[in-house]
Amino acid sequence: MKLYSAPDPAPNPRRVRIFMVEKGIAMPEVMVSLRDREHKAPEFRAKNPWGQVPTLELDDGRTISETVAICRYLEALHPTPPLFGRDAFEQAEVEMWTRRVELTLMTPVGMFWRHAHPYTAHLLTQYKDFGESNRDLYMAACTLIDRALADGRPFLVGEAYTMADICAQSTVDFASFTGLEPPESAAHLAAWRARVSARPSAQPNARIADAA
Ligand SMILES: N[C@@H](CCC(=O)N[C@@H](CS)C(=O)NCC(=O)O)C(=O)O
Repeated sequence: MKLYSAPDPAPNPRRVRIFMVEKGIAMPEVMVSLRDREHKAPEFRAKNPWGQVPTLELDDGRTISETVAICRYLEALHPTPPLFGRDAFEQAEVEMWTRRVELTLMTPVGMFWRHAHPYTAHLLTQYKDFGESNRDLYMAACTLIDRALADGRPFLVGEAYTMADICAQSTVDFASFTGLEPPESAAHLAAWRARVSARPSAQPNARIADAA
């Protein structure tokens, strides 16, 4: 297998990278240049018509895209350590938190990045007011997560570090890159962020080719 990917700060390839390092899965990582628009070339669109990374290519040539789908496939092949929950309730909680994070935390960051950031201005017609309006949505989602963590749980679903944490940590780190910071009052979120950021899988030099 090989992973078509992109280096930091691209948050979605990073989610798969963190997941694989946590699992100790190693495979070649083929870096696709987003700046050179390699992800929109016909050869890459043949692997993922949406023209996005990450995309996992199996040894028989079949491909899987969408970060969570890739990670679920890898979880089925490598169940230990479990990152999608250890029992029925925890699995549902991982799903709930992953959806909350993708829909209410990642979406405003993505919209801010596309519509308010100078780096992406050449890629689309930006609606700056709309882009800026996502700051408040991001802050509101951070505050809700902060409140959930206020009960002392170390990770989003409780005692276990899971895919939900991976989704949230890659989002807050990418948000910082774009200029969005969580509210200063979100002390529980800050403590959680320090905790997940200390893991070897979160380090900038974490490589899936070295992970086995
Ligand atoms: N929903 C997709 C999103 C993938 C995505 O947006 N990837 C970014 C890199 S972080 C990308 O390829 N952007 C280029 C584009 O969308 O044209 C996933 O979860 O994998």
